[in-house]
Amino acid sequence: MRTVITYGTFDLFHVGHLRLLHRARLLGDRLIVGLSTDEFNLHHKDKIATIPYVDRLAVLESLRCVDLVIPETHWEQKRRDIVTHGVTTFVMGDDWLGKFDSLGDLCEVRYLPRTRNVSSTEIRNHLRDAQGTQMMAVG
Ligand code: C2G
Repeated sequence: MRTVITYGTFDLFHVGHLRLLHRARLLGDRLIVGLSTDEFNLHHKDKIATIPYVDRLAVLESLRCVDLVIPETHWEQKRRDIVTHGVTTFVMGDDWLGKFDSLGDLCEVRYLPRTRNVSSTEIRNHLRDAQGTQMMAVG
């Protein structure tokens, strides 16, 4: 049983997230996702997810390519997760290139090309701009 793991916030779920998860799942027989909690985002990633953890969790758990979702509550849990779940491959998008090479003594570490032209930040900014335009139109 080849187990793959990846981590993220997966806020405002989009095709870049989906493609990452699909490609990660193809690297093994099951995929585990470490989903950043709202507290972890706020206190350790300096970001506030638009979509609360419980709803981001529901989206990920509905995907056929995701077999298990665990909470990501701190940066250092990855080594323990890899051992606990018998992970064979750790996967992240290549915006993290090199950042998790230290896990290479426990499992294979792979960085996959990010999907271009889409991000949670771009979606958030587009929604904000659209709301501003609407407010001006209403007067
Ligand atoms: N991603 C991607 N293409 C995009 C956007 C994101 O491939 N256009 C990938 C990222 O590289 C990451 C995953 O989707 O591997 C989740 O992205 P985020 O939710 O932004 O995760 P991040 O905030 O980078 O948190 O401990 C690791 C962190 O929790 C990762």
